[in-house]
Amino acid sequence: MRLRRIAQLVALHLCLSGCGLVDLPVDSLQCSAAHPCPAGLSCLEGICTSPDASLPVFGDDFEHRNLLESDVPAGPWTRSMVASGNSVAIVPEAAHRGDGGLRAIDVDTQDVFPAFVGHDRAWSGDQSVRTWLRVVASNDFSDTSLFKSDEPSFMFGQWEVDLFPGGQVRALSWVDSQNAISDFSDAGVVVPGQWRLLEVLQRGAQTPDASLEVFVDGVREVALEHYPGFLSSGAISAGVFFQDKPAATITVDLDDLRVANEPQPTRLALTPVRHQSGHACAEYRLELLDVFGGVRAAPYALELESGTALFADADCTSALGPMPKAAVAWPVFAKDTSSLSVTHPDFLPSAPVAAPGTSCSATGGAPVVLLAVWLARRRR
Ligand SMILES: [Ca+2]
Ligand SMILES: [Ca+2]
Repeated sequence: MRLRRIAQLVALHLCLSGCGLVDLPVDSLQCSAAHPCPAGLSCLEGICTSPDASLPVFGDDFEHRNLLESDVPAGPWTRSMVASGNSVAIVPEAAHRGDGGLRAIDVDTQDVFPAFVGHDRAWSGDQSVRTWLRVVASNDFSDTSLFKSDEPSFMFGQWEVDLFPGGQVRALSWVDSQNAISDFSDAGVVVPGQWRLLEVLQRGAQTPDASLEVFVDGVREVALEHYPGFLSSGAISAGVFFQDKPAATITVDLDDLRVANEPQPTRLALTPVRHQSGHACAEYRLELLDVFGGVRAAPYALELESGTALFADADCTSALGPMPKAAVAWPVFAKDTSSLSVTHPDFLPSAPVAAPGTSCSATGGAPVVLLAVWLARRRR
């Protein structure tokens, strides 16, 4: 709270001084033996990186051609279940990013466990499961489970996310082997034919005050709160896990599915930093934000895109390289523009920002207090 107060005072100072920019010292995010990172960050290849619990411990971008650990070469999933006539496979048509995605096809069969892949792992503590999701087609007559975390005995679940007629999403969590609680989103949250970025977030796991929230395109659509969440997880499954009316049909695509211990990055964010006089380009700071606005580390090296050419230096002479894996911020330079935004197919785009003006003169203590702004933002 003290840092947040400092951040507020600094922001007030900047407003009163007529400088609308947060002149954050991006240099602080670059590091060496002589210039160590701020507390909580570590220096990796010259960049301050975060030992961020949002970094995935399991994931699949479906760019390989095998699903299962038993395949050669091995895939990341430990098991699959595919009822006769159904299928679950990596296909180009299911890609949201890259050349492959996972397509689960459920047809009119009598099986209630139609087509899914599972990754068995003992899991305790908070859990974030995020994926791009597209319902290709459905005859919309059934309660269909798309994601499930199983309790380790596999006799019941820990939580699940289901799709209902009209595109309603249901979040359901078990309290014990006999009892579960659930709630629904509004209808139309998952519309056939459109990609959605879905994140399932369980917090307070193994405590008497747990919550299960489902975010769609960064918006919290359904939430279960303040329930006893003592169960842990033994597996994550995805695809078409369960269907209460087997005659129903559905085809689902998934891509960039990742699992982590904390909320994962959802959106790109640009902040104008400065435009130093005598240089061709203005500087911005690029970050990845989770659904709560917290800064999160890049889960892998990110090739950024924009309608405007992006550069790595203030004179706009070097093309911008990828944001390194685990970096928490990346300096971006562009020639003056009234509206700059940055995109990457795995994340929601940054909101457009206006180019910064000519550099404000910093006061003597500014670098310290401005670093506090950044730290306070990280800890929200
Ligand atoms: Ca892919
Ligand atoms: Ca079916």
